[in-house]
Amino acid sequence: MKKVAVIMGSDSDLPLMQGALDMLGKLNIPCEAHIYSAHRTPDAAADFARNARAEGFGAIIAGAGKAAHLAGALAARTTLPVIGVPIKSSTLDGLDALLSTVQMPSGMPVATVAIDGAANAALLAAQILAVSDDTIAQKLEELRARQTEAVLLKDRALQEQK
Ligand code: RP5
Repeated sequence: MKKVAVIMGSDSDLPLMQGALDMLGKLNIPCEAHIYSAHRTPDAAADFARNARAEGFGAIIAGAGKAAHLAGALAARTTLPVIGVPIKSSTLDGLDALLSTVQMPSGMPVATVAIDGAANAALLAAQILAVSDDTIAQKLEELRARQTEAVLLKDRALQEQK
C-alpha cells in the first residue's frame, strides 16, 4: 500500500495536523510525519519532495500557517498529488495561509482544503489512493456509512424532543 506523507511547517502545527494522522490511522493507511519548512529548512523540504515517489508515497499532505508556501514548494518538486492545509496560526485567522496555499500558478496545482481542515486532507489523500486500492475504497465506504448513521441518529433524537 502507498504511504501518505504529512508534512508541517513547525512543531506548533502538530496539534492541528494530528487530525490528519488520526484519520489516516483510522483508515489503516501507513503514514510518515515530518517537520520541514519552506523557509527555515528549504533544502530538507525539497529533498523530501524529490524522493517521495521513490520512497513509496502516493500523496503528500502539507500544513503550514502564515506565509504558507510549504505545499507549493513541495508540489514544485514532485508530480505526486499535494494537498495543502492552511493553518490558522496568526493574527489574520488563517486567511494569509489560505491564500498562500491555494493561489498556485497554473501548471503547479495544490489541492487546498479548508482552513484547519487536516482531517479532510487525510480523507482526500485516502480517496486519491483508493482509485487503485480497493481496501482503502472499502474503508472509506464504511466510514461514510457510519457518518451517515451518526447524522440520522441525531435527527431521530431531535424529532423525539418535539
Ligand atoms: C509557519 O509559521 C508554520 O507552519 C506555523 O504555522 C507558523 C508559526 O511557526 P512557529 O513560529 O510556531 O514555529 O511557518
